[in-house]
Amino acid sequence: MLAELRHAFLDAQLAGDARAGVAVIERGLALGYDATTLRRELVRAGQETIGRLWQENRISVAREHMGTSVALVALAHLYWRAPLSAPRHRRVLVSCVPGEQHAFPARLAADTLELEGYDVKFLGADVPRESLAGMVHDMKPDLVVLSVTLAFHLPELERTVSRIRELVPDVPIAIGGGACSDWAPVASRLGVIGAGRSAEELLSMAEATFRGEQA
Ligand code: B12
Repeated sequence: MLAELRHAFLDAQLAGDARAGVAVIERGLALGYDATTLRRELVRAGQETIGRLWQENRISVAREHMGTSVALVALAHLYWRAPLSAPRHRRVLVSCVPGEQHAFPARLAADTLELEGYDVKFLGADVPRESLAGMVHDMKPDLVVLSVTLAFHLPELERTVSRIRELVPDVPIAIGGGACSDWAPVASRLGVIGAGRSAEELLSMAEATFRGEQA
């Protein structure tokens, strides 16, 4: 059944039909799938397929944009339809690094944390370094999550981590996204609490960071 829903969601993306995409999400919920499963198995999977079709030149960049916009509407719909876990009283600031336009993966990661009860503040794409570091300084989040999709932005990730540390030396920072197949060397060089490629890994990092602490 999930496979059938996945196909229907992808068809909606390829047709640019956001209402049909939302209807597929509603069908999934009615069938008893939870929001986390639908986000991962329909929206994330659909977006991955759209990306691959674009990479393989089987769809145009215009159709990729159209499909991405359907995925964004579906994510927003799931955001409202999903029950929230009990609040953890931990604030997490999620942002793309300067120059990084791929906000969709960061939004997926942010929503995963929010559904699990974290108080998430999402800054989105391409946030200027000084402004981002200034927000960390002013807001004093319990965790900063920096999202990077293009390897090209890794030097800027490094500069951003340094600048945040100058202003707020002890704030835990997690880094991740599609920019690296193996994040481990980058994570150990930057001395961050963790790094990875998936929202599930991010959730484990957050849980490990706060485990044992009183909220
Ligand atoms: C949609 C898209 C865009 C959209 C983004 C819109 C948006 N609002 O995000 C737009 C049109 C802006 C765009 C622009 C570009 N893009 Co683009 N884009 C994509 C596409 C099709 C999908 C990206 C996506 O959403 N993937 C799906 C998500 C769900 O993937 P995911 O990484 O698994 O998501 C998880 C992780 O990222 C993780 N995560 C996120 N943040 C964090 C943080 C932490 C700490 C952790 C642990 C985890 C984590 O959580 C997510 C959920 O599990 C991909 C193709 C693809 N196959 O991915 C290309 C792709 C990423 N883009 C690419 C390119 C080249 C570009 C451009 C340079 C194109 C151009 N010539 O202008 C520009 C660069 C813009 C910039 N400066 O950043 C290339 C990158 C190649 C490379 N390997 O470097 C790709 C792979 C396509 C390709 N092969 O050509 N793109």
